[in-house]
Amino acid sequence: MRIRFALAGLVAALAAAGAAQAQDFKPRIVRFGYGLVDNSNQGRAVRLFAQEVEKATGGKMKIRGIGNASLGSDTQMQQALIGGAQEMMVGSTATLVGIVPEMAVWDTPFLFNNVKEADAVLDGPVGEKVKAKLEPKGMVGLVYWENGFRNLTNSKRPVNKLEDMGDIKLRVMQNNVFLDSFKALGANAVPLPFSELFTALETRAVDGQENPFNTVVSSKFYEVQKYLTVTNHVYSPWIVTVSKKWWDTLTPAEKKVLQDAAVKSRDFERKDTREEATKALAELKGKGMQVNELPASEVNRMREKLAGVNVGIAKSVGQETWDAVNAAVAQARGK
Ligand code: TK8
Repeated sequence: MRIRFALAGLVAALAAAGAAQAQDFKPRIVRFGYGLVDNSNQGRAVRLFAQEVEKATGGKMKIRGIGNASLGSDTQMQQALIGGAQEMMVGSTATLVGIVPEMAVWDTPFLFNNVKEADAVLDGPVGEKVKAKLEPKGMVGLVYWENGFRNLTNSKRPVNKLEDMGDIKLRVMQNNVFLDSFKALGANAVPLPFSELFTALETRAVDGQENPFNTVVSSKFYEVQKYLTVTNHVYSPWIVTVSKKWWDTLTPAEKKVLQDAAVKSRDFERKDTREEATKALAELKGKGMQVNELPASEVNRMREKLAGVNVGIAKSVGQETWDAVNAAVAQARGK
């Protein structure tokens, strides 16, 4: 008899917990857009995120990852998030600069020397502060993912010195820091959305581009680019964002699920990206790319030529953000 009562109590308690869950999690379908192909570090991390969210909501919230820029370029998706027509996306912080000028601080050439510094600064107080600037503009930033250190590819010639870039038509992201940086280096810089890049390279509308090794592999740029120059000229973060309009309709429990899954996806994505990056160079050589390192003396010249760009970045992000980021880098470097 006692056992029966105890069991009945347990069943009632479980039912209550179930009821609370049903209330907390409404059936929802979330469109999570991204620019790269499904078989990329971006795609893999979106899938991990989807699994985590579905697990935590008992399948109530379904994340539909949509890659290949099928929902639009980074800037188009940002507008869809602001308008509430799309729930989530991941893309470059660089393409957000038109909406949140402070994001340009992450485009500072040679800001980070290694990924440890990047993680510490992006996940630290100043990274949070810059991320928070998205909210009044209609987006909620969840976490930074790693795109990676950017390197130069082109179809014209090996770049051994800055002058070799002279007549290279180089695609850059739609962002003034990148445009000014590559103009300062003497290249013929052309801003283009990533979604148009492969075709532009294939048709020789542009001769080159710059992106981390992983992307050169996943987007098959090796099919249309012969030369790769290791420059590591800037570390590029990605950022996972949510439509603020949609976010405001979620229960606290749903918000927590998304936040927790985002952190898990970040840790997974960074690890995956780093593992892939260590193998990518050999793979690209195997695919026939001719790889060279930009000599240290030329990297120094690059830094000198880009010093003027830094002054412009400090101006557009505001001295306070500029100083805070540089202080955070110095602190991370000291550790
Ligand atoms: C993908 C882009 C890409 C970026 C670029 O949507 O545009 O070159 O590096 O990763 O965000």
